Amino acid sequence: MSNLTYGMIKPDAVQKNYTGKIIDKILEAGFKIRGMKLLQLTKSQAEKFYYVHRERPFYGELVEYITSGPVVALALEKENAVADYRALLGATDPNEAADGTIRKLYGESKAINAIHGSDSDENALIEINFMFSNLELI
Ligand code: 3AN
Repeated sequence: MSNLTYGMIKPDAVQKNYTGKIIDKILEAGFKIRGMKLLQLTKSQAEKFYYVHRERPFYGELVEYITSGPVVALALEKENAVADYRALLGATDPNEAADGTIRKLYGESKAINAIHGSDSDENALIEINFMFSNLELI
């Protein structure tokens, strides 16, 4: 099992100045930041990042939204990182997310849900390698 996961503060949360509060929650939950940067994805980068969702009806909307403003990319380390981080995020739909989770606190809707988290160890490594070069990781 890998101890790494990929997190990404999405454009809505960055734009509303929730970045600091969200990073604080991640650190309080025991994650170590191994990489962090602010960037704006191009359409073709976003299409590659969300390639696994290409058949889903909301793929176009997803790509448009994630390229609508800057995101904060995070490479995170903790024991059981993927599962613990997804628990911290809460359900995809903020209305269904548990109290105290990041999506419950800062998400708006299923699409505009403040933050991304890898869904498996395999995808965590793919996503970290997609977003960061070796020199950007500690
Ligand atoms: P999660 O991010 O919780 O793993 P997934 O893998 O089901 O959720 O969906 C990937 C991303 O697609 C979500 N983070 C969300 O932003 C978006 N999404 C999921 N369901 C919908 C939907 N019904 N309409 C629009 N966007 C959606």
